[in-house]
Amino acid sequence: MKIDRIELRLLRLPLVHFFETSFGRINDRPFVLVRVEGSGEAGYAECVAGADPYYSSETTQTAWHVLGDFLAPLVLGVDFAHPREVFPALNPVRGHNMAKAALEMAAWDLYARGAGLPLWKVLGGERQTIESGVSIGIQDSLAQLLDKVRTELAAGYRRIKIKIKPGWDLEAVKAVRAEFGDVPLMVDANGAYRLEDAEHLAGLDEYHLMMIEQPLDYDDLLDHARLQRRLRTPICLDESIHTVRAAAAAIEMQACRIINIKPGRVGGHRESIRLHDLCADRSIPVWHGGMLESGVGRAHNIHLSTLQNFRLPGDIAASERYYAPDLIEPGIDVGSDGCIPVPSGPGIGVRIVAERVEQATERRLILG
Ligand code: OSB
Ligand code: MG
Repeated sequence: MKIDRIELRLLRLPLVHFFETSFGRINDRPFVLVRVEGSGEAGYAECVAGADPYYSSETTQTAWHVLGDFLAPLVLGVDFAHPREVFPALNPVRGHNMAKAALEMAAWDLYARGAGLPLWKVLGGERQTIESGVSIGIQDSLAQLLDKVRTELAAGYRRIKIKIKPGWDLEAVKAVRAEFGDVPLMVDANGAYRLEDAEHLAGLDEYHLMMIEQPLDYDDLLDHARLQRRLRTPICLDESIHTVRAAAAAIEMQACRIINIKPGRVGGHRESIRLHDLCADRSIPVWHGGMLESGVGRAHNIHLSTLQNFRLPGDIAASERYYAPDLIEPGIDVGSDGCIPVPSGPGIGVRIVAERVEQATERRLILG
């Protein structure tokens, strides 16, 4: 597989509903769409870096710079026997996992299309449908939160995650439990707490949550280990796990009992598979996170979620919750059983609507 041309596009799509986390509210989402070409085929992926360096230090602008000036030259014209060779080729660049992942994942799509295989087969997946959960942002009122939860449960989603922050935590969880009983429920703090909040967070224990995601700082492991010793609720790490090595350390020091895998955070499919395998080996369940992807990234996430140790519903919901219209047609749908069928065509197996991509494009760059 040789990549002889790379196209970068900076797109912006309006969100169907605003999305609010502990670091703020967004109404639309810019992202970089990567198209790689070689041997008469094209592969696609999107970069999950956002407008602001709040979830991670990367932004769409840093990704654009690093992709164009440093990563593209490392792969253009190189003959790769398999897309698992792409991430190691990017090794001279430190960090910038989201930029790396976009390029690497587009290469997997290209390879799978060339082989005439659905991506999940190339990745080593095993299932035909994946379980879907939703991530519900911070709302303006508890009444609005309950409305949202009601809608998502009625749609069939298999797990509800609510975003929390100091001032929007115990009351929100209590209200959801009071209204909906024993539904599969978890919370995500995106690093909004400190170890000094341990006693306050232990107040969540009585609500029997599936887990609390990333309660402490984005790069912390040690305080999470200290916090986990004081909580019955399992800690799941998101932001803190940016390499397989960080995951090995986190597991060894018992900083978490569950890990969320986002390929953008760890550098793509190859590193996600390594992380998945490590967790399987250490009996740590994993689930697939979400980054408000368009249908392109969403399709990649679905294929990756077919690996055997993705044992909990992921943050991979229907396209219509995010963008209307999406970049793909048809969009990703969730059945009334809360599951998403895995696309069966070659590569990511979704049809990208060229006019929609064109319409949403703010900048374009061709390399090679
Ligand atoms: O922490 O999981 C997160 C979205 C953007 C950045 C970080 C996160 C999220 C989500 C949304 O929770 C998941 C989704 O529905 O795509
Ligand atoms: Mg998270």
